[in-house]
Amino acid sequence: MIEPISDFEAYPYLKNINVPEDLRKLQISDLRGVSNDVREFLVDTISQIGGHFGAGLGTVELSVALHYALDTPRDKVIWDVGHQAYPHKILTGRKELLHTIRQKEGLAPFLRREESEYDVFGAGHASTSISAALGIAAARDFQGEDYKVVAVIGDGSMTGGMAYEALNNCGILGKNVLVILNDNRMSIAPNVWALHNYFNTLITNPTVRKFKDTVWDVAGKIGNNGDRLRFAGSKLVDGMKAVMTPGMMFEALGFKYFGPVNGHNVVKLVEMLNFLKQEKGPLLLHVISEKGKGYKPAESHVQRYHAAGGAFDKITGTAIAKPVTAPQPPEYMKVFGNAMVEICKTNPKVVGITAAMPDGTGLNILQKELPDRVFDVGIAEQHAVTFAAGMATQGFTPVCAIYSTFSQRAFDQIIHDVSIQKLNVIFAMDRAGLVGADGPTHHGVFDLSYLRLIPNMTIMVPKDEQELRDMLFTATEYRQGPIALRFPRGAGVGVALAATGFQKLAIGEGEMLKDGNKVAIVGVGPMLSQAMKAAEDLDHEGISTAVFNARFVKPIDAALLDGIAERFTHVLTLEENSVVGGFGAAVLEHFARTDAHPHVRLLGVPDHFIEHGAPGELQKEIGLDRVGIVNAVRELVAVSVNETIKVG
Ligand SMILES: Cc1ncc(C[n+]2csc(CCOP(=O)(O)OP(=O)(O)O)c2C)c(N)n1
Repeated sequence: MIEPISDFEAYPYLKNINVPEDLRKLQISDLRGVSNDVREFLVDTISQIGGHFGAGLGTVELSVALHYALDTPRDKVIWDVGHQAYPHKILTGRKELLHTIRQKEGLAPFLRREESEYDVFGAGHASTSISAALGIAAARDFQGEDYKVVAVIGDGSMTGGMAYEALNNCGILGKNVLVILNDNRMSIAPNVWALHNYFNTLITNPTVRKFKDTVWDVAGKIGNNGDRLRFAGSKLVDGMKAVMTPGMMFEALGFKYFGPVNGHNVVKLVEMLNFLKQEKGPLLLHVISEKGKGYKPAESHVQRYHAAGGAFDKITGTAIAKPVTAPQPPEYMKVFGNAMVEICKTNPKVVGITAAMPDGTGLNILQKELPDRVFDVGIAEQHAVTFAAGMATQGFTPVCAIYSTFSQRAFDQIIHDVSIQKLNVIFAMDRAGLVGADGPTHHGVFDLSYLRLIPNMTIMVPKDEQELRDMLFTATEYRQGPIALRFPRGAGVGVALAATGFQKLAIGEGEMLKDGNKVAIVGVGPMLSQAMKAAEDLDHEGISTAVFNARFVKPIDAALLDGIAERFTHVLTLEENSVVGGFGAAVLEHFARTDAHPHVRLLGVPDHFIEHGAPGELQKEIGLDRVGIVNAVRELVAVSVNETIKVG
């Protein structure tokens, strides 16, 4: 049950702010107090529930300044990714529900148009804000309106190609758009942005600094016109920069560049935004901020506090451990990372590629052992895939370790650059299935569908952590074209893990896990461990149930399916992927091709977006658990002879 909180007595400024209108009634001198309250409230809340944290601490002053200087929601602020938007949520009518964020029925983890009129554009994936802002500005101009449009994008998200496509288009269209580059030098891991070197040259160049400071000081002494002079001065500096550095990248793209400004000086930010409100055309404001600002543990362990997995001690920052009932099996990503180390040590042609997620994918383990065998290409999934394709043409076997959801970005690259050329690229898709608290933007429930339709593609799904090891090895030995394996977030199912060595699997061959004679459950992935338990329940009820691990979604094991069609009258397919075009659909296609007629029901993710919540809760909701499997089989055996197929 979601209950709003109402006691804000500990936050003297925030208690009177529900919406930005309330903020705008305050004096500019009050904004430091507001910022302190927002930060304190953020720490108080997130230390109790976990969630995205470091980025939000770094945007407190920027959020306050934006909602103070602009007329939101009439003026539109578009946040990139949305993981840094907690302060924005606090200031826009949602402080009373912040403690529900990422929980089922609670506030959305990122931005959500349905949630608030202040959430101008939904997000979750990176590098979309400038495109969306430009689209909004184009619509505004068509309609003869005059509101401001602002995109806020981090330096990490600026490594994504879409951001440059949008910058280029801004320069061409010349619309009034402000892009705020929130530069904290971090992505989740240290950011791999080549432009940092460029900015470093500018920011640390003593001549540029001295000149800029002098202009700032002199201008400050001449009263009311000082502001304009200051900015005129800063433009002069820009001119100097153009001469003193390889080129003004943003200026060359048609932007007026302002900054850098201190992202934690709320008064200066407001002054700057007020000034920029009068400027025309595409503007870029470079803000320097600190991820984790104002909370010591998050400042010193930036990566760890990007997102807190759960509650932590507010004073020390130490995670409040949940009571351990039994030792947890290792996480899939760690099993993957360790297997990569083992394989790379014996096979010099294998390399790992990550799109800004070395820790999330487990490639950080390989990075530590064999640093030159890992490429972190930035938040650039499309580039990652084509980069891998390039390496593959030269005899390498690159392993693209990209989450299922972010691989969606690279659909065309997977087809055009890898599969048509039948290149030996391995796609290791982590976080496949329902991911839980990150919600619909992050669930990895489409990969089987979007990969299955690609010619030359082979797709494997391990049923447990040991099979993941063997499948990864099999993939590196395969070398007959692209091959994908997808595995879920979190801990394995707890099977014994080989300390070293691998077993090479036969391509396209599944296995029987348990025999029976009435119903066959045929599926892929760790959900099969639930199917085994469900089958026992069903056996007890007198519904004799066999369980098959198909292992391969493509090529599908035709012999296995033919045998199932011969022996069983009822077949339940099982997958943690959309039922549209996924594994179950492949089984149905096979039965149609072979004119086989068992009663079939597909159990998987239904054809609608699944909200955020704990993975267990979500699985239960859509019947993808032991109880759900039992119910699906019961329904299936009750099916009449005339009704053979039911989807979802
Ligand atoms: C397309 C895509 N790939 C990867 C991610 C995972 N991700 C979320 S936030 C983030 C880092 C963003 O860095 P930055 O934009 O600099 O924001 P900061 O967290 O530093 O404030 C990454 C890689 C994502 N959201 N979208």
